[in-house]
Amino acid sequence: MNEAAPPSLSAPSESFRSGFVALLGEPNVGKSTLLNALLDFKVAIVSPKPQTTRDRIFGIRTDETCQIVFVDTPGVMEPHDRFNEYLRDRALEALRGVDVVYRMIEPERANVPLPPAAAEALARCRRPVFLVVNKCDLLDESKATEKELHAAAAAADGVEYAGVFRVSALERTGLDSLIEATRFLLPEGPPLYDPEQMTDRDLRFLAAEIVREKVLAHTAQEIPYAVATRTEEFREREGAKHFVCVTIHVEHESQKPILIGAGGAMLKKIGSEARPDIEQLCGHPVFLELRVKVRKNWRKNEDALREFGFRPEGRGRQRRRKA
Ligand SMILES: Nc1nc2c(ncn2[C@@H]2O[C@H](COP(=O)(O)OP(=O)(O)O)[C@@H](O)[C@H]2O)c(=O)[nH]1
Ligand SMILES: [Mg+2]
Repeated sequence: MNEAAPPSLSAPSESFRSGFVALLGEPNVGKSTLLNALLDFKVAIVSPKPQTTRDRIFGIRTDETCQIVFVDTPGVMEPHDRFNEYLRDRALEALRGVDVVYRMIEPERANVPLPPAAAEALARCRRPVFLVVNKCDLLDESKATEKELHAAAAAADGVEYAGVFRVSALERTGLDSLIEATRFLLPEGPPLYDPEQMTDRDLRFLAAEIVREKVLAHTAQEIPYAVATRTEEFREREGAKHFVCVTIHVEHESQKPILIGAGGAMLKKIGSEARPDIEQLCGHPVFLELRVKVRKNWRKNEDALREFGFRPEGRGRQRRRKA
């Protein structure tokens, strides 16, 4: 490197840029892990189980040159029930009004096409789409070159990709060049959010999500899908621990004892793992109370979906850009 080169790319005369980037891809490709890695802060919960992300979440990354609002979305898949349909619609809605889309894939699934509704939405949004190949830490480099991955995905999706990036969200590799390329596609303009802000979601939402993440980590089969969490109370107290009460809703009476565990052991484990994460988030000691309640077949019930914050029509949509 030339020693005379400026230490940073951000020459003072260069204008600030800001905009939205949607993360789109099948369940489990690592969208939420990438979001957290790009922010260097955990805003979205992660698990090896599909359908972990159930709603759109903004992760806001601000540096001295730009502010990128990453929009994490539920995985796109063929819907099997009302709730699946809801998840798919939330994911596709996130494409509206963004400046750039990251279409995320896993290397060995480059030739698997997007579900038709997602491919159509991607074509309709008329924004530059980057092919982001994640989990490259697992990839034998010789088996798939960038060019091959690009060709396979472009043919499968019928999309003209504006760039291909190999990353590992887990090991945080390849992220700098992704951000740099993204920056140049954003319009010039001031920050859209307070530069200190990391997400559009409040502590109540994030606390409920953290509890759900621990439930996902310790349960199997249908339980992860049958659980919805809701923060009933988040009382901030000066000079005392914050009081946080989260209810874990299950679909059937038979699921309740599984979550409570023998002598309350499961609930205790979930609580003892969730509490430090919530404390880290709010920077204050927390007293966490967990409750388990049955809400019969909530995934099929419009009232319950609304009550748990799953609104049929996109809430607080991102700012629209003129097409
Ligand atoms: N090896 C590896 N695993 C990853 C990477 N990114 C995510 N994962 C794992 O993939 C699983 C799904 O990740 P998640 O972010 O929840 O995927 P999402 O459903 O697309 O949001 C989790 O077990 C992650 O730890 C990566 O770059 N490399
Ligand atoms: Mg996710």
